[in-house]
Amino acid sequence: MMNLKRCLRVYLIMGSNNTVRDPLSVLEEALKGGITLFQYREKGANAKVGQEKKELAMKMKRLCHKYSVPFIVNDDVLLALEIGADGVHVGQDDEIVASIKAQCPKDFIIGVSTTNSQEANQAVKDGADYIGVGPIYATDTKEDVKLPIGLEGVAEIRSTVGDLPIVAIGGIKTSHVAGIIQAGADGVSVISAISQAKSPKIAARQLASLINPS
Ligand code: TZP
Ligand code: MG
Repeated sequence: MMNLKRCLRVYLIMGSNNTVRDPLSVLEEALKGGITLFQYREKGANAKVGQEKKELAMKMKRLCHKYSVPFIVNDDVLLALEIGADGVHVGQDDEIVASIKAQCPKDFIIGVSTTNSQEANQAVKDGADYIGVGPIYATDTKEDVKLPIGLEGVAEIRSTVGDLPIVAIGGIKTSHVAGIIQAGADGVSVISAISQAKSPKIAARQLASLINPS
């Protein structure tokens, strides 16, 4: 089994509408810069569906695997299973962990979004492999976003979930990384900080350099 905490260090999330460029070239640059995990999140305006979504997902999976980086699908458990993704990430209103576990292979990674200790504890009980914690800061990237929980929120959740792998999310820029790791997260997940960067490769490399190997 891979070291999940290490994989969570520089976690890129992206769908086709998070960039005006070709998402596959943005992804490849980010992979070259050192992202450690990728989540395909196809949502919002002009989101791809059906075969188009599946084709992009398969291309992204191949690219990630070329760089030995796990590929995770947001929400769409059936797509994740169909194309042999490494895992799935679900929110509080999506398919429940027990139902995912009933369908997926043993080593399938299951991540759950949480905003407070109660949701985090439930995710632990349900058997999530890791939790996303946030939003840490305000962000324009997600429409129905909840109130920011700040570094205090990360620290509080860390104190209740023991050693469970945690990745922080929401409005994260390079300048925030040290504080977020200090507060107890194992890594940072970003959309715009990499997908909207002039150089996704340099952006990924900067984030990676701020999280020291341990
Ligand atoms: N969930 C909580 S905040 C967020 C998601 C998917 C958006 C993160 O995007 P950005 O651009 O890194 O703030
Ligand atoms: Mg969701």
